[in-house]
Amino acid sequence: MAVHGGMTSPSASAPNAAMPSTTQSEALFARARTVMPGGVSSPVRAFRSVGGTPRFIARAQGPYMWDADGQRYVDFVLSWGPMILGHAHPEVVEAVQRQVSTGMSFGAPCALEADLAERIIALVPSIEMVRFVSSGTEATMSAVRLARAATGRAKLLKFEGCYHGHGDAFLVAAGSGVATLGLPDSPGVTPGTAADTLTAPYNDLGAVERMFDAHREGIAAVIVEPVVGNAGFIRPNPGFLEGLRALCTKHGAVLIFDEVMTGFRVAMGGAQARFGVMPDLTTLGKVIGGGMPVGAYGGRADLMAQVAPAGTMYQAGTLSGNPVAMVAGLTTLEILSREGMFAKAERAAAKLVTMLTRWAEGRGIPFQAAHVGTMWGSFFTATPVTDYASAKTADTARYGRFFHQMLAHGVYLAPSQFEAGFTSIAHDDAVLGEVLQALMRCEG
Ligand code: KE4
Repeated sequence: MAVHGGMTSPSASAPNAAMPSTTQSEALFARARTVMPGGVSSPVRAFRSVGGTPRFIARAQGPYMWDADGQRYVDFVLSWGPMILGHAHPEVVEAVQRQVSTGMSFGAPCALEADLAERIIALVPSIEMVRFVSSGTEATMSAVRLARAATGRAKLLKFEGCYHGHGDAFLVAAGSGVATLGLPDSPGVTPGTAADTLTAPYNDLGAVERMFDAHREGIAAVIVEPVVGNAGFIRPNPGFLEGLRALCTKHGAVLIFDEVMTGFRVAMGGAQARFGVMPDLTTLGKVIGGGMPVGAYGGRADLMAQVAPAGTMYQAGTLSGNPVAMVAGLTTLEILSREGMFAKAERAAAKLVTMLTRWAEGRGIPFQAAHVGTMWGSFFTATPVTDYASAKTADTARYGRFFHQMLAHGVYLAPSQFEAGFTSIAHDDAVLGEVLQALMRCEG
């Protein structure tokens, strides 16, 4: 069924599978829509591209979430990445509870900020200094402002289908919810702002080179998802990231790896550690907050030294470095750094991709799935997916049907073909066995 801009009736979009009750979620959704635009706090949660009623989640533990109707799901969204330890990890909960009882927010420096900064600097190879903010969007907005301040240039180059948060400069050919909703980019972004954002196809170094040649006044920064998670899951071609590094060095542009999603997901040191390519600035979020609102940008000390009050590039935030969020991130990274932890979550992603691939092969369904570390994705297309244009050859209607079949059998996937999936240390073989059972009941 075509999903229009308006609401779709839950039953109309639901597949033939016996649908568990969604009575409470439907009632909550109807209520939420009267007080919040679309009934959600972030568009992709509204199930617009897959149809049906978004599940209102009541609680979560380990690999599972339970909705308001009591249905249990194996969760592969994991809050869009942060919950790499699984939900409500007892050590994280205990650390947060302890910190909350000694103060939730000071608006003043505290040791925990330096603790987390030192941990990030130790783990992410190119980061020499870091600034905390409260979301990935704040991190990417700040990193681009810093690049423009440092170079005195205006232009930003991003890639079609990549998403870097909802900052005006990024809502040009953006991915994630913008792609999911099929928006022609966002009203409210001024022509002047959009004019300073250049775009190129992902994995197309020739297009990037032509952009540099065409903009002699200079490009301030190239920002890239080193592994794309917002146009669906797209890996960099061999040499692509290295080529971006060389072009930015040649033209004096700042290379920004937006690792809000890939950080501590594709490897403990992020994509830059996995692929051995060092950006000038890195943006982080999600995992470093352990489920609490944290973003960060960091990189070369000579660039970060330009950030106020050390320098004159202004950026600020009431809850930046919030002690409760810091301790959630610190505890998460400490546990994830323990021997074998990251490998556990990575093995789960590898096994899931194999299960999905075999399922599709067994049914002759045009399909592909892949993972890098603990981040994974799939497309209902046989066309090799290397950029946004090829990602859009995917059969999104078939994805929607598959999504609902899996949901009906207790598996919660991303409610959009243009998103990535995630695993956690809690997705052990017994949980994957449950997923396989669900998969065997899906006709696809
Ligand atoms: P936030 O402002 O949502 O914390 O981070 C923005 C952001 C920046 N960079 C990358 C690579 C990102 O993936 C994101 C946010 N990711 C989306 C999921 N595709 C968040 C989910 C949502 O928008 O509801």
